[in-house]
Amino acid sequence: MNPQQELREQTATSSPGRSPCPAASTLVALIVLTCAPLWAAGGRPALAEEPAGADRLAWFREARFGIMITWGLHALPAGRWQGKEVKGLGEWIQARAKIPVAEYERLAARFNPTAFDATAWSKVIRGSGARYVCPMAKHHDGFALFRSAASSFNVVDATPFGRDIIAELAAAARAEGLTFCFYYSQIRDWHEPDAQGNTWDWPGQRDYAPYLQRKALPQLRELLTGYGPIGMIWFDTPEGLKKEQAQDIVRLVRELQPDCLLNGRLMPERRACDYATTPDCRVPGKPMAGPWEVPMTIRKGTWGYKEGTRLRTLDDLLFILVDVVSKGGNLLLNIGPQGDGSIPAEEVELLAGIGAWLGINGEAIYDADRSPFGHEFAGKSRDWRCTRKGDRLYLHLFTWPEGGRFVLDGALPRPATAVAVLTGDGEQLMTFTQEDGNLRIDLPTRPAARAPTVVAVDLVGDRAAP
Ligand code: H79
Repeated sequence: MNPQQELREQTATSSPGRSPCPAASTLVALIVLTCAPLWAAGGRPALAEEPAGADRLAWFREARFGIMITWGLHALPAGRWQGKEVKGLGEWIQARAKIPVAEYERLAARFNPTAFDATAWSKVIRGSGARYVCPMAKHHDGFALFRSAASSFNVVDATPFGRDIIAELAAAARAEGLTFCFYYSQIRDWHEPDAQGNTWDWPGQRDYAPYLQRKALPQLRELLTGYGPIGMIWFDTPEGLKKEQAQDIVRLVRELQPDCLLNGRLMPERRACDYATTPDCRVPGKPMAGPWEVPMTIRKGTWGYKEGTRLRTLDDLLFILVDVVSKGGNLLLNIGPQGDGSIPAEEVELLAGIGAWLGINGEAIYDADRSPFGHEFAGKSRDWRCTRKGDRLYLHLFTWPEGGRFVLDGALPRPATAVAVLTGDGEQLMTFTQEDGNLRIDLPTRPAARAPTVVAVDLVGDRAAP
């Protein structure tokens, strides 16, 4: 099945019955309709200067799970402006309330997040089991969270805080063994008259070239030369960026850090990207070939911290993680620290919950391949999922089977030789029977730990197969 066909087969969002985040459902439908074939067609780059055989993606495939951090000046108003709630995504407050640059800039004078502690953040992230971290270096509001000679609208020059947040995070993340990445809004920049997006201060058409030459390319150069090895740059909303302009960015990145990955939103055509990025918060309905990643919020309806928003549950987050990996993708889960520099306690708790589950079941996630089956996705069922490593299948049971008897119907690629539940402290062997490719597993009548319980099924080795 080619990617386009695979896509036509896809229907589900990650959480059926829940409202998709972040935008109105019609907008999401539009984004999916217009972007889906493009993101599905992503994957390996098609540029001539691409070095042959480079496997920049090895760490990414192995990692499976990363954390995005949406943080910046928008965390101070936290979704409220002049005493009223501003609808929409918290980090979009400037655009949604049409706040003039001169007024928005005043937030910088108040930005003094004394609770910010890069080491504490990195430990929380490491504790979630994530393997990479992707904070904002610059979001759409144009504010740089790093020292920049290309624009004084940056955390060192424009705030009383005066510390280079990206430098501190890069060092602390690496000390925790995380691959350091960053988000950079390449063309949408509401602070600049000649960038995309700010039509309330500067209506009318514009040529983006001067902005790219003056700010985006120089800032990317700063980030790629002053902050050590970068695992990946996460670009966003490329609409309006010309192909040649995107290629200038590709050339710069490849020249300065040839191993740095480019996510699937660098350019509208999704070419010259190392992997496909799905639309925000959207999980494909079925497994998909090629490397891909879902950006997902921990809170509904916002990426940046916004008062009054609700969190997803730990059950939902674990389902999303397993669902994504069982379909062959990576999960990039977003958190939104507050204006004082602290990560909301409920977000810390959710991350610890994911980490606790991964502590027991991580071998079924890291470096795991997608499901060899497909029938588990039928009818948007959430009962179980499967991941795989070589001759070992991992069944992730979200719904405990009646009486503890789990039946896998007629789908085993090869006979099973052993079945065991992962416990975090070795494995607990289970009895099983098989007939005509059907596998019946006898489990305890009740699960011993938080769902999903993972059941490892060892198959007869490839070469020993009948
Ligand atoms: O960083 C997060 C979002 O801020 C960013 N992508 C993720 C990773 C993003 N940028 N644009 N969009 C998502 C598309 C969202 C558009 C909307 Fe709107 C913003 C919908 C509602 C507010 C544009 C402005 C359409 C209506 C108003």
